[in-house]
Amino acid sequence: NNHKSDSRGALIVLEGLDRSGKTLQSRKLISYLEGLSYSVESWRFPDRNTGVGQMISSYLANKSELDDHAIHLLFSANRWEKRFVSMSHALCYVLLLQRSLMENKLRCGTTLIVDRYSFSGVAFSSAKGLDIEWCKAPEMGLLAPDLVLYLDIPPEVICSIIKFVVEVKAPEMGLLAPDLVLYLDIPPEKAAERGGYGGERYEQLEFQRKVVRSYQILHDASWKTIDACLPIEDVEKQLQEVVLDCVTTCQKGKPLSQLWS
Ligand code: FDM
Repeated sequence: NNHKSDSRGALIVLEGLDRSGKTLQSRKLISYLEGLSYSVESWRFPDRNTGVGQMISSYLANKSELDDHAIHLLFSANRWEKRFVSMSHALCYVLLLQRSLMENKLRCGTTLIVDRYSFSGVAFSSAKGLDIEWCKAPEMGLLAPDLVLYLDIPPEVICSIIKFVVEVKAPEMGLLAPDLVLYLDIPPEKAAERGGYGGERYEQLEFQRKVVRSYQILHDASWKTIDACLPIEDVEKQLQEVVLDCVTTCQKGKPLSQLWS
């Protein structure tokens, strides 16, 4: 039935200062959902494995210098990169260009736990003094192709693709809005006391205080704030509860939406 075909995975984002525990809690959420037999994948931004990701990584490690606007756009490009996947198989190529990799995963029923997303992009760059609306702009916009046909497959397969494409509702325009943003709240002073702090460019107390103020501006009713100073197990429990609720709502067919549209 109709209802069932709209069933999908949830797009869940973890945000917070450096050392707020996002990465650890992402891992725990993945094993929790896997334990309940959900299909789930761990994503993170920046994704340092791509060409753009390597430029970002070198910038963060203070090995290269870039204009604040330029690095902001690279972080954004690193999210847009996820729209395209080169696949040797022509069928996958056509299908994945029609929908972004992210949308494809969600519609196939996989829940994505994403460690940082566009909110980090805006919070960190605007903490440097860049205009907040300018920071948001590259995260929306770009029109997806309605159809790209790579004609290297048998005609029968093309026919089934065209049928499939016609069934797809609205083409995706900007980046997808998360179904849930989990904000791991920690005072910058407390985060600084945690181990391993200070290695990368942004890991400085005064700057992290500004990032907190930027996050406060971005925060809306759809965000869930969790006290990241609680013991790890308590944070874990609270996250499990809201995440399970969100995953269930998405399974029932909550529609996907665009970020800041
Ligand atoms: N960061 C992260 C940004 O400045 N913009 C972005 O768009 C993203 C995703 O990069 F200090 C910052 C936040 C953090 C640094 O993050 C690297 P990880 O989570 O330590 O890899």
